[in-house]
Amino acid sequence: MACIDMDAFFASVEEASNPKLKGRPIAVIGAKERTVVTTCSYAARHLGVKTGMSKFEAKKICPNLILVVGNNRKYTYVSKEIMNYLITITPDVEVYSIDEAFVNLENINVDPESFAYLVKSYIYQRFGITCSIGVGINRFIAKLASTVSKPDGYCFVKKEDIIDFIDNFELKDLWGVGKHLTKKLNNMGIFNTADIRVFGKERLSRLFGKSGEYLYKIACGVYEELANKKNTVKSIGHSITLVENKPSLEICHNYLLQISDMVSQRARKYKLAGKTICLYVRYANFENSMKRCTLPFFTSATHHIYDTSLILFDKIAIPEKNIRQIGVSLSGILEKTVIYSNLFDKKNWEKIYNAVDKINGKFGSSTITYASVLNCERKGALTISPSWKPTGVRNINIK
Ligand code: TTP
Ligand code: MG
Repeated sequence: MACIDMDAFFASVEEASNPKLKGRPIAVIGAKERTVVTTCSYAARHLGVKTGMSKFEAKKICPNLILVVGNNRKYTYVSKEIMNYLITITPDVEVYSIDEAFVNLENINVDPESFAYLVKSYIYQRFGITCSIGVGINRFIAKLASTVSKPDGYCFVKKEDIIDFIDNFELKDLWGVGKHLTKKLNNMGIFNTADIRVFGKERLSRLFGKSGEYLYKIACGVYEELANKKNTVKSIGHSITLVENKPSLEICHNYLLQISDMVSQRARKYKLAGKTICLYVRYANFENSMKRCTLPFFTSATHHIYDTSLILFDKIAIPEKNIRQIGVSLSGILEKTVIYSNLFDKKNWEKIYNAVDKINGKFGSSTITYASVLNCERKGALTISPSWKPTGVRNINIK
């Protein structure tokens, strides 16, 4: 299995399209006043700039930093072209995110090194950008290997070296091991993959159930693909960073409606319905709160998602604090189904949603929207998620 990940993707595309930027410290940012660094060139990284910093913070650290407003069209075009190229080598390609793909090398008659050379040459010659390629026995090893010698890296992990290779990483670098779990493990005296193996499969399973078993397996380099994992959608979500300073409760509710509508429009577009609604609020001081609620019915309707997220919002949000970001996601997904109304609705919403979706589909996503959404200074998805894919639905989990 090979994992291909573009280096500083958005920044590299910008550098390639403007020779004046070549080799300079650049950061790609959004179009609005309050915006963060989406990614930055390796020259900028060496000077301390990081993804997620505000543009002011980044400029303070690196006064020579060149800020470039991102252009999603360019990135999605380059991404699609690269993914289409990979498919010409083998159809067994999984597009994992906007700049990342897994390619199964098992059934093609090419050794990993030649494959890496071929792909790197194509991408560089066609787009003037570099990528890093990791190759290993499974997706987990390949993904880790793609990160070790960035930029323009290549790393092939042989079967006999897997344990030594894995032991170089921190727990937080492993797939599926978040901050929370890392903390729990640290409290138990487990700091690395070697500690996990010593702790043992039985004890980990007893304490963490299936996740414990998973942990033990990845610490041994074993990663099992889930059947049908490729095409199943776990959740769909959107979040918006508010531009208003200390937004009023009313403005927050208007944003909530806008985001709920974006989520449900996408659910309807891709014929999905969901049961669990999760609301996420982030404050200017970077504190977060999150709450979810599972409904007794499946839905793809804006009014159900909005009503539920409103209840969640009123439960957890502290409007006196400066709310900076609100996110809503829909999970517990049922595929190939659109549900507009339920037994408790006084009217059948199907015709209304169909008409609105048709018009928005033809003339742009918020040609018809709710009047109160017009009060929001920021509209729609202005940034592109790293989990964007050339086809199908984005699979975003709000963290
Ligand atoms: P990454 O592959 O995570 O980052 P990268 O390609 O910029 O850098 P690296 O060399 O470390 O792989 O993400 C791919 C692109 O997705 C990135 O260029 C910008 C975008 N992106 C966002 O829009 N928001 C984010 O939070 C992140 C992490 C990335
Ligand atoms: Mg990348």
